[in-house]
Amino acid sequence: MVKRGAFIVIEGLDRSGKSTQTSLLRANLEAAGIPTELIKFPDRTTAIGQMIDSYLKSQSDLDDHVIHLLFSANRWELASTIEKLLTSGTTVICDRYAFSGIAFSASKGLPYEWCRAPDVSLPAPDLALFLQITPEAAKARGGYGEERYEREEMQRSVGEIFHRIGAEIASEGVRWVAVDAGHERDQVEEDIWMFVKPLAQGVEGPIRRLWPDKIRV
Ligand code: DGP
Repeated sequence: MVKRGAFIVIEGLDRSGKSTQTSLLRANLEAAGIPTELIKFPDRTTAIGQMIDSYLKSQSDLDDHVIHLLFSANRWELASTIEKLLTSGTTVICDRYAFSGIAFSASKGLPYEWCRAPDVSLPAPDLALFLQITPEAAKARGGYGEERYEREEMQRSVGEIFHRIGAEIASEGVRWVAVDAGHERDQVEEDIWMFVKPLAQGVEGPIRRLWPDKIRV
């Protein structure tokens, strides 16, 4: 059977080291000769991404439902690209994905199920790695930045919802692994590699969908 590329998602709180670790992971995969593409969500380069960017920088205000749907639309914009890459044998790493969508919007008080709905049936990752760090430790790493959600109490609530998501999707067969991101950078890199390496040579079987049982036809 021809193998397709693996779909790896890295999630975590702000300042958990996601961007550093996704870059390191890409370098490790490329060093192992694996064709790899790194996609970062939100993708601020598209028209929708620019609206999100302006919202995050507090240059514009949007209703919570509207910004939630824009974040989801931003993922759907790239869904077919992700599928094509995987099918062509490229491993795809996503820095954030639908799980951030639920965690951040539900933290603002929107109902969990409502937040999940627009992302139902996006391509499902073969592995989701959650970089676990306490909001205190994240803050101690030089403080949060200027953007809208970078406050300690928001990050605490986001972390709690990520745990709920992890339990839910693990029960639906998506592999969700928490990695201790409070360790030194090299250790976190090594831990991530240990989980990704077995998938690096490709994955058998079709690309799965997120929350398939939530669709009624
Ligand atoms: P980043 O570029 O990874 O720092 O993400 C920017 C901010 O946007 C960060 O605070 C997390 C938040 N975020 C990322 N994805 C989503 C999403 O789908 N929905 C919401 N509401 N927030 C998100």
